[in-house]
Amino acid sequence: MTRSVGLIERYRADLPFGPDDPVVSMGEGSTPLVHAPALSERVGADVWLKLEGLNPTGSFKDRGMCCAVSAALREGASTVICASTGNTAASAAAYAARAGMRGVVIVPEGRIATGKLAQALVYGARVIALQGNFDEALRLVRRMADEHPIALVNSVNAFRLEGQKTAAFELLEDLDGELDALCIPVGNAGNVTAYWKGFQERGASPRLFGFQAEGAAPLVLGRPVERPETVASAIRIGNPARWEEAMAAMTASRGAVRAVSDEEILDAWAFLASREGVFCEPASAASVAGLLKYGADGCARIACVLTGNGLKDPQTALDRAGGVVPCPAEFGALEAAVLG
Ligand code: AN7
Repeated sequence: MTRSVGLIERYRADLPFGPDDPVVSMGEGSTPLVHAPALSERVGADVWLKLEGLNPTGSFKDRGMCCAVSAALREGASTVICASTGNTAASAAAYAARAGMRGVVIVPEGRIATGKLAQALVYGARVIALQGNFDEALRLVRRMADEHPIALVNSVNAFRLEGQKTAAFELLEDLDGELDALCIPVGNAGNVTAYWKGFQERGASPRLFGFQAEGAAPLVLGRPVERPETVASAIRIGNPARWEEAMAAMTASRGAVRAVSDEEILDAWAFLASREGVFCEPASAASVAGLLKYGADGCARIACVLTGNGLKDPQTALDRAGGVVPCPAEFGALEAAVLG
């Protein structure tokens, strides 16, 4: 039997943790990289999917949270706080629970996916529903962390990026360094920044293509969006905290930040589920939507980051997918239902 190794253990030499530091880990990282034959055929390139939805709480946030909460514990903090569109909240709540710390998460009221809300509550965090959007929530929690002895675990926390950069290490290892481009959804712009850091630390420079939802595309427009709107609730963010660094990374990599519509996101999301058998949450499908819309741009091998699990957002799935077939408990009816 192989014990699950968390990412601090796997990559300690590349992370700001010593051998005696406390580690709050649940075997995050080391996620599957699976080939996408249907997608590869459609775009005429060798396309791979990095399944970050298979992390312990179902999103890539666990990579960063493992490091941010471990560091907070080392510093003696007893409470962690974050603003979140949902996944950061679920992850912070879980790692706080495991560390024996208090978790407080601020989410935009009525605007996060059901699964994420359920997670944050069950892990025992105090869940505060703010009558405002994510950007307002982030501004307010930054002040909370300034004025109180509470550790802020949003991706403005440098340890978050340290943890998240390890996904770039894994990609390079799994593909023997052969990677021409990365397609990734962009919200608060921490993850694309973290990947670039990871690639640079390994001397690699794949092109970074970041994708935002049309109604929440501040980086594409070049100005903050006051009322961001998209079906992809995870990336409903109008004023990304890592704006400059993310733009610098995409530019340095000869990549780009581009927009995809909600319809394009949902088409890609449905294609992934029905053709590749991979169910991600809508925000994650922005990476594939962007690849389908803008093409491979001469890149031979491309990885798309699927940032979160489809089970996070069952409501969107049920609203968009086909309905069930009702059937009386009798063989003739079942035959008709199955074969019809
Ligand atoms: C599934 O949880 O911002 O560009 O508060 O949940 O690093 O922000 C989530 C972001 C992509 C964007 N995909 O990453 C939060 C939050 C999923 C996400 C992103 C998020 P960043």
